[in-house]
Amino acid sequence: MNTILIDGKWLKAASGETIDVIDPCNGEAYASIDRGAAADIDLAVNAAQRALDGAWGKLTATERGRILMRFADLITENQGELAQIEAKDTGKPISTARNDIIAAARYFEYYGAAADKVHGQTIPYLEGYNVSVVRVPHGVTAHIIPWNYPAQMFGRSLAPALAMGNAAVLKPSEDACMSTLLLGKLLIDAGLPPGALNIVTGYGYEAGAALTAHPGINFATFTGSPEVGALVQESTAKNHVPCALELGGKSPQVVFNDADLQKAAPVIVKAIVQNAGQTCAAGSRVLVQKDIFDKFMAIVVDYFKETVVGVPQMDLDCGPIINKKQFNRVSSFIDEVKASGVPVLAEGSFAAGVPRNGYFIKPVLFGPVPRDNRLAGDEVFGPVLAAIPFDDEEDAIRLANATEYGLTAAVWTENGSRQSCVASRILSGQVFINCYGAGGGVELPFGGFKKSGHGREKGFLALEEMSTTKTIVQHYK
Ligand code: TXE
Repeated sequence: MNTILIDGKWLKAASGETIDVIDPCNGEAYASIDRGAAADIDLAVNAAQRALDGAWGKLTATERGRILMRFADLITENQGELAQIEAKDTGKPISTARNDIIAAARYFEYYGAAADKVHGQTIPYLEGYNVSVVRVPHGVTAHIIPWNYPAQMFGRSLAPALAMGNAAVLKPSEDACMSTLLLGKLLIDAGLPPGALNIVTGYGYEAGAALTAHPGINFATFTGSPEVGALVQESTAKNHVPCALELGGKSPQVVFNDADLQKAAPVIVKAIVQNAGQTCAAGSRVLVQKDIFDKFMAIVVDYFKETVVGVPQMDLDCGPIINKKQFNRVSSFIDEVKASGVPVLAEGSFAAGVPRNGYFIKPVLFGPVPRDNRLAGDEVFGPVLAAIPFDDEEDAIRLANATEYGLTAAVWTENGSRQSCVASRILSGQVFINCYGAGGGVELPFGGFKKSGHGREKGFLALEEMSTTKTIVQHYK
């Protein structure tokens, strides 16, 4: 099966080389993808530009929206197959994969319906002049997405871009891109003109780097590590191309002594265990007021101990880590924290029959974690929760803001003024109060402060991100 989509046709890489696709549940190759690189990226960017100059660029916003909504229906009709593919590729529980596919469809439904509802402005100006400010697409947009939520990221990144009339080149992750391929096919079936979406599979350092450095792109959006985010920003800056970056977090769950502890505990455990902690908005720190630390952690421990890890079809709390590199990274992080003497409060377990050669890791709850321990500030990107006590409101805010990240946060308290005060002072792109959504639904703008990145996805703000403005000044007398 060819995996590179350019100008509506599925091609092999120009080099003819391929990359093995590994099942994270057993470490074995079960498929292969084409190893696209600079030559394929060049073809893809040129095809996108032709689409803008041709059929795609001539569609009205309403027509673009209809294609996206038809695509949402096709995703829904094929959700069973897509969920199986997603679960196999990432190792996540099958019901989580199903939810991810429903979320992917929702992105296209939402932005398809929004496509013709983006209005411009008129500006009062000098006598005899009409001034309008219209929203126009950037042009060719580059999309680099990761492996943790491949189908959802496909929707999050592409749906607003296509709704605004950009033509896209997508570089999915070499670690999980099988659902992307079926989604690409279904989008063409929905009537997307050739070249409006091009997909180049391949390694980040080859295809990804070639895409962000290509002089033919007009905007880039990237979700992944802070290190690669910096490379993306550097290479787009060389061509003065704007970019949006979503780079992860160390999101705090702040629990005050007046919180509904029974309500908070299961939400907090799910926020770190789901997707095996491989979520940019995972709630990876639980900050607990000192006088209830032991009482609250006892409830959290009970839920945490019940978490079970297994293969997708067992449909348990989480599956394996995505690949060997990440498995080694997360395992050695855990070993290092244990060796530093931080107490383990609880661990999850493996289901019977979990393959020994898979990349499975038991969820771990550490606490109390000293504030100068690496676990208090660094992203693990695995099922590892750090519990840290705080004194009072001021201390809680200081601690919540004491990392390089600022993506999401939660505040658990029944005190209304404290809810507002803490929410306003936490440096974070989203703050949840007495709930946690790990990014929330498509309607909610999402994106980071500080090292979590810049630019906003989701909600109507994504339509602004995926477009620019043109001011038109007409002299009529
Ligand atoms: O990420 P990479 P990795 C974080 C998380 C994780 C760490 C490493 O902390 O532990 O990153 O994961 C493409 N030019 N997140 O190594 O390498 C790559 O092909 C252009 C957070 O998997 O950043 C893939 O498509 N592109 C995160 C994407 O970048 C390049 C999700 C992400 O890969 C490239 C994943 C280059 N030079 C990891 N090098 C989140 N925020 O949700 C790689 N890529």
